[in-house]
Formats: sequence, structure tokens, C-alpha cells
Amino acid sequence: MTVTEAPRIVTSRMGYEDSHTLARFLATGGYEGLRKALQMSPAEVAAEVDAASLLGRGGAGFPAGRKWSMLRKGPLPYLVVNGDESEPATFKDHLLIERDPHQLIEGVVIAAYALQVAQAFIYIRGEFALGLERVQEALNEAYEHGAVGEDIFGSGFSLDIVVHPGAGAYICGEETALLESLEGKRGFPRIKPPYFPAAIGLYGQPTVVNNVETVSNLPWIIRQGAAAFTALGGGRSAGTRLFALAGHVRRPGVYELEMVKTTFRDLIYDPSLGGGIPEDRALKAFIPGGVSAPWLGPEHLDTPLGQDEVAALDTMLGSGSVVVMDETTCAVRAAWRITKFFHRESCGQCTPCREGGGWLEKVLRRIEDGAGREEDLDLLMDVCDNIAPGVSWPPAQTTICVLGPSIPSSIASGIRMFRDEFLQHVKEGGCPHG
Ligand code: L3W
Ligand code: SF4
Repeated sequence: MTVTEAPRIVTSRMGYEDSHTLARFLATGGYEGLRKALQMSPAEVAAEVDAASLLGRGGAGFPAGRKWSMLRKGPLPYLVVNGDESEPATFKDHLLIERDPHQLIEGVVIAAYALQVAQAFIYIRGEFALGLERVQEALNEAYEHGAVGEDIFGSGFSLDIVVHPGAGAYICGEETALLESLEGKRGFPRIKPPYFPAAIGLYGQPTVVNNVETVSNLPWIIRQGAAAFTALGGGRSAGTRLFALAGHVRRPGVYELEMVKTTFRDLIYDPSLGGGIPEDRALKAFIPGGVSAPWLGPEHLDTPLGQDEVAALDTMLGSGSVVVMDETTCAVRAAWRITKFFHRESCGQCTPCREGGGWLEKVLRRIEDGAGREEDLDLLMDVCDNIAPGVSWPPAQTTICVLGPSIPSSIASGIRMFRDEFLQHVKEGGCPHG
């Protein structure tokens, strides 16, 4: 099977101009998964999702079925869908929210039925104005159509869904900060344990939090069955995944690819996908899964796009965003830009994150500007070690959430892979890339 023949599970309607409308949705199998789910028992729906090995698509890859099983002891008060997507270069949920909002809503109702939830929230990044509008319009249509609300499709099952705009902060994508924000408070992450949402979530109640792409897979899984899903991919990484490809490629965009059967080389160089680097320049490095992830080099291009395959390289598939850096990229500047983002988005509760992020940003900036010293490289690593002891992957945590321990990734990657370039900045009094 070539990359272009891979099945489309969550992007099947993207070729239609009116993919977001109820008419197009119904003409292309929409709400059939939900109708089928409602003929099954909630336990059967949950078992099907468990058997599908659907790994969470938000970043951590935690199995959705296992997350649900922690809570399926009785009716659950709340289901929350995380659509706050704010990680730099991550824009795959954006596509699903804007272009197929009914598929998302169908997935939410299927999940709510399996968990016997009567109230769900879809939390969408506030800056996604069109997405918010489309999901709200689709939700209104879904209520009219009988797919949401009282006695859904005559099944006796009832669910209300509320669309909630995000508060303009990256940290609100962290699940416990998101719950604080939903409760109307400032988006401060909570300490886990004890505040795992599965134990103490929204309004202090056990809560399931799932990502938009995770939930959008459910209609297909129920329609086609778990076996069809696990027939795709390999190992724990079943099905397909959306990859947001950004940086130095001819064709940046969102691509749905079969997991494990496709590699980073396919994604970046296949003419039907990334199409390679402009002017055929050489690849310097790439970030495999959100800018929190340690970088990889050209020698890793043939790594399969699978959760465990990428984790074996001491980095992560994360949120599925791949950032390509060609030979013209300055490693110091790239690390500085990423560090600047995390420092700015730190919520400020933990000293290593709040203070350490700022120091790292300043030291990187002075190296880039030609005022650096040779000992700054050791200083950078020392501060990184204070934020995440050992500076290894996955990072050790000294903070309430993973934002802080993610800061050292790009700096440690830059120094490990391009130490000479850092030193060149110091010796030549500035950036050799101009
Ligand atoms: C109950 C336990 N529940 C874990 C649950 C937990 C969560 C899920 C995964 O980070 C990553 C991060 C970013 N009892 C549990 C338990 N759970 N142990 O399992 O948990 P965790 O802590 O491994 O991950 P996380 O906090 O969800 C997510 C990375 O994603 N990332 C960020 C993406 C950003 C976006 C965005 O912009 N919206 O997606 C990039 O890849 O660095 O490593 O549900 O409750 N004992
Ligand atoms: Fe806030 Fe940073 Fe602490 Fe996370 S690690 S809670 S973002 S200060």
C-alpha cells in the first residue's frame, strides 16, 4: 500500500466544500455510527473502543479504552473534549473542528453513551473563531436532528453538550488547567496526584478528558469495528493519525497517514505529502511531535510513525506535529524561539518553570546576539538540569505540570546535536546564519 492509498478515517469528507454541513454529513454516512452504538449496550461500545487500541491523540498517547475503564463503574457526571490546540505547529484538531464538526459531535455522543454521561463540554481554543461558529452551528443542527438532547434517536439516552471558548492561554490545553478554566477560574494546572481528572475532575467529580482527534475516530470504529481499526498500523499504534507538517517543506499541511506503515521520510519527502525541502536543500533536523519533543536528525528519517517506535529514540510522537528544519536554520535561534514561547506561556506557579524559563531565554538570546561566553553552554545545561533533573527523556518532573520540564528539550537537543554551531556563535560574536 502506498502512502496515498491509506484509508481516511477522520478526513474522509475533506474533499467537499460543504464538509461541515449536516446535509453533506448525512449523505456520507454521518450519525450511522451513533445509530449503531445506540443498538449496543454501553459496555459493548466501550469494549469495542478498548479492543481498537485507540491511543489518545492529544500528546501523551494514553489508551482511550483504559482511560474510560477507570471510570465505567456507574454513570459519570462529565465528559470534556479538549480542543484547545495551542502547541506551536500543531494544527490538526483545527482542521477537524472547522471542516467536520458533526463527526466530532457524533464521537462525543458515542463516548458519552459508553460512559453514560449526561453532560459533555467541548472546549475550543478561543482564537478558532470560525471553528467555534461551525461547532455551535453543527450542535444546533444536531439537536434539531435528534442526535443530541432528550431521547437521542428514540433510544432513551439523553445528553446535553456545551461548547466553551478557550481563554487564550496555551496552558489551558493542559487537562487540569482546562478544567479550572471551564469552572470559570484562572487556568492553573492542578497537582497530579491527587487531581487526575479520572479521580477529581470538573467540579470535583470524576471526569473523562479526551482530545478532539481521539473522539473523531469513534464513529468509524463503531461503524467498521475494532478489527478493521487494528488491521491498520502496528503494535500498540492502531489506525491512522493526523500529522501537521510545518517548516521547510514544499507542501506543509495536515496529512492522515497509517501509523507505523509510514515513516518520517514518507511524510517529509513523498511528492503527495510534504514534497521535500524547497530548492532541495539538506535536512538539518526535525522535531517529531510538538515543540516539547527532543529533536531528531536525518539518520532517523526511516523511523516508522508509531508511538513506541518514536519513543524508542528518547523523544515522542506527541501531538503529531512535525517541524522540518533545513540546513539554513540556526539551531540557537530555533531553541531560543521555542524557549521564548514556553517562558511566555508559563503560568508562573512553579519556580523552576517561571524563573528557569526566563534565564534560559536570556542566555540563548545573548549567544544568538553575539554576546555569549563559552561557559554559557554549561550554564544552559545546568539551568535545564534544575528544571528537569538529568535532562533526559521523558523528563523528570519538579513542577506541577509538564510545561516546565519540556523547556530543556530544544536546548539539550541543540547543544547535543549542534554544539559546534553554538560555540561558533560565541567565537565569531554572532549568528553565522545572519
Ligand atoms: C488516572 C493515573 N489518570 C495518567 C491520564 C491523565 C491524562 C493521560 C495522559 O500531557 C503531552 C505532554 C505535552 N490515574 C494517570 C491518569 N493519567 N496517569 O492519562 O497523562 P500524561 O500526564 O502522560 O500526559 P498529559 O498531561 O496529557 C500531554 C505533549 O502532550 N504535547 C502537548 C500537546 C499540546 C496540545 C495542545 O496544544 N492542545 O495537544 C505535545 O506533544 O508535552 O507530554 O489524561 O489524566 N495514575
Ligand atoms: Fe505553571 Fe510551569 Fe508549573 Fe506548569 S510547570 S504549573 S506551566 S509554572
